[in-house]
Amino acid sequence: MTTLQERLAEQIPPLAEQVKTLVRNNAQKVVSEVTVEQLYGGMRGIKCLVCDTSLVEADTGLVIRGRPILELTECLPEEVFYLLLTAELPDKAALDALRSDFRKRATVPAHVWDVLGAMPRDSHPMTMLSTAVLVMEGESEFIKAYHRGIKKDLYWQPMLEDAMTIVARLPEIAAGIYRLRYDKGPRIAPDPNLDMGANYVHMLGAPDPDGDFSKLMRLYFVLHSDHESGNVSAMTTATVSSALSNLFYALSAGLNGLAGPLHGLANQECLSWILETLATFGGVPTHEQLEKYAWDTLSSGRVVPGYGHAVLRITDPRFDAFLAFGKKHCSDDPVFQTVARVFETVPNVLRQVKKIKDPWPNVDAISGSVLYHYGIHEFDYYTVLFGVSRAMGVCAQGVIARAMGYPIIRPKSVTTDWVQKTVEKFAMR
Ligand code: CMX
Repeated sequence: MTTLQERLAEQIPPLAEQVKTLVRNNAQKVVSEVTVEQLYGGMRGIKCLVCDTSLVEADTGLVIRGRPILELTECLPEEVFYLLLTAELPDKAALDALRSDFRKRATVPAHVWDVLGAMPRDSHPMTMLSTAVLVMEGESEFIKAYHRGIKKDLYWQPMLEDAMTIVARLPEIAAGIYRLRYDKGPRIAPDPNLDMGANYVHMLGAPDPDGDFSKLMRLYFVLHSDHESGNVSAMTTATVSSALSNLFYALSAGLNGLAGPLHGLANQECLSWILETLATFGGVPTHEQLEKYAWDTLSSGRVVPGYGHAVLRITDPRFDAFLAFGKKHCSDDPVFQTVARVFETVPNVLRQVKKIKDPWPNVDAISGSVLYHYGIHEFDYYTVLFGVSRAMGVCAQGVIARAMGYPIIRPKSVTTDWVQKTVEKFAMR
């Protein structure tokens, strides 16, 4: 039986050598250009990052280590974490070893609960999550190893320790935040026999007589686990980590980015928009009512949340996965029915707005509705679950970056004056 640590120790040296040779032999070859529009447009489309854990193409959506996300919907989140790191799904022995390792690390230190308990009662749950990760920073194995003078090519080992500790603890932290923030009673101890999704549902204290809520949470944690490295939370985590700040610092920063309404918080805004339509029309709106509502939203200067994407130009396959789950498990729920009807209506509206490049739904257009069905009605909490899942991807990316010896991230900025003069030089040619 080979553990995750042992498998990575086999894989990393030849991979690091491959990258070194690739760079050495091709150092000056051009792989991307930058236009003025991209410079001022959030760097959209510039190929300037390397991420091996996953790839998101406009016409395919998320592919994790060569496997389209829709092929992974039956996997456990723990298996996907192993896949993100090694490009392989674990066999039973390796999975058992990983789960047993997670169990050993899962105990959340008491000071985390003390700090969360001392925060203002109305703190946003994302503030609580980011704080919880940050206050565990003193336990970083990476920082201890760094101070002991560990060799650079071994940095990935204590990084992996930190990644595993974080991933092991986040479900309990997230469930604890829910119970504390919404007065649901004392925390519920983890059940070491359960997988990540089922254990989270158990610690939430939610009824799950037929196991469907656990199924949903496994799917949720798998679908949100990674989305390459150019999005705000992943790029922030990678940038902070590149300064050799440990993963607790880096992930906490990334979570702060995830808390933005154009990124992870969109799921909260999306459900709020859906509930607004249900309240306005006194039930599941008709297609005509939704069409008018979407136009009203646009003309009031708001975005239709959950629609559009910086990269995708198709319906997000993660949306499709939740739609299939919802059709099977909550097709009679008016909130889910409204989400499905919005999908039948809104892309036609957005297609008529010239500036919108992608009229199709992203994962946030639906993820809240299925959580709502299982009784999580506090939608400002939803991004916490996104964060628990996304931590797997960005932490895996952090481990790989250290394994490959990537340097501190430091692109060059220019002034508008420089851009002006540069384009004038082009005009004179
Ligand atoms: N509703 C209204 N306007 C939209 C829109 C939508 N759903 N999607 C894009 N637009 C607008 C943009 O605001 C932008 O307008 P301005 O030029 O006036 O600023 C214009 O269309 C062009 O945008 P784009 O190139 O199509 O999209 P961007 O790459 O700039 O932005 C995103 C992508 C996701 C921020 C945008 O589509 C959006 O705001 N969607 C709604 C919020 C959302 O669902 N976010 C979650 C994304 C998933 C994630 O990263 O977590």
